[in-house]
Amino acid sequence: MQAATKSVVSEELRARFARAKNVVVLTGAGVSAESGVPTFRGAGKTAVWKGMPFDVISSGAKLDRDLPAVWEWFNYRRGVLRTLKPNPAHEAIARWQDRFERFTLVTQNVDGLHHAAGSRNVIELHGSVWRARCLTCNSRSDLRASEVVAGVPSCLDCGGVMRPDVVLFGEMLPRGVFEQAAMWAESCDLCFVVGTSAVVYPAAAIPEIARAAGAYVIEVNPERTPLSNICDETLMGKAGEILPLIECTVVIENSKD
Ligand code: BV8
Ligand code: ZN
Repeated sequence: MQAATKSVVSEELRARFARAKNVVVLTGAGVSAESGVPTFRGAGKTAVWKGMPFDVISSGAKLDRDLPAVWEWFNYRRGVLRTLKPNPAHEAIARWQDRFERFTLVTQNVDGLHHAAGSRNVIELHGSVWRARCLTCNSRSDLRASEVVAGVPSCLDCGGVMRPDVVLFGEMLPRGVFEQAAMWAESCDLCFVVGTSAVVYPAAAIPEIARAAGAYVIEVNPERTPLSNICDETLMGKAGEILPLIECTVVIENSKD
């Protein structure tokens, strides 16, 4: 194990991980890939739903035109996600939250798997498939509990029409969410970018902010991305294999001290 570990995890990263005080992790769909959640992009393909590229069915414009169609897409995804579990990448990240003085997990994912793995105070830039939001009174409801599997849910408070509590393409992020993530990125000394194609903004700006503030930026992805050039290291591989490897490398290191 030690030999394999050394080839993936550099001395520099081991030392930095061992002494870091403020760590930020940004995740994308790739961190959930080993749980069986299909990614949107990567390996040269783009997710499609009933003939529509996902950034069409997952857009504010589509929701304005055809809310039932958007609900059909999200009801389908909740059905798939309900059977899936966190993988070793989610579990490693959940352990890391107690390793450092300050730890911030920022996710683009809407699948809820970080929470399921035990991560707390997750900054969900794009919301969650497990919540619905009322278009009239803005109240939220938790869809995990309800067996709503089809149609458009009605608000329990006012009877109004509800929408997925997810940020769709062309929609603004919830007020303050990006700013909170950016604030921690500006003061972190280590920033991990895990499983994202880094094409969606403003999320992809988080590692750029960390880098500009002097953080050591590590990308974990089987492929290079537009962010790779600004990262100090790109660990090419699966998050579910690499993240636990980083952790156990440092444990070996510390045990020698
Ligand atoms: C905004 C929720 C201000 C929905 C998502 C024109 C008009 C309007 C807006 C724009 C425009 N042009 C550009 C924009 C801005 C737009 C944007 O960035 N577009 C991109 C595509 C060019 N952004 C927005 O619209 C944002 N809002 O800007 O507001 C505004 C408002 C109006 C007008 C202008 C500006 C809102 C963006 C949020 C969209 N909602 N999700 C849903 O889920 O259905 S984003 C969606 O993409 C997902 O959340 C996903 O997380 C996110 C990013 O994708 P990734 O997470 O990176 O996943 P992806 O599949 O792409 O990549 C997976 C990676 O994992 C790959 O690299 C792969 O190699 C790797 N991988 C695979 N296996 C593994 C792995 N890595 C590790 N381990 C493995 N095992
Ligand atoms: Zn309501």
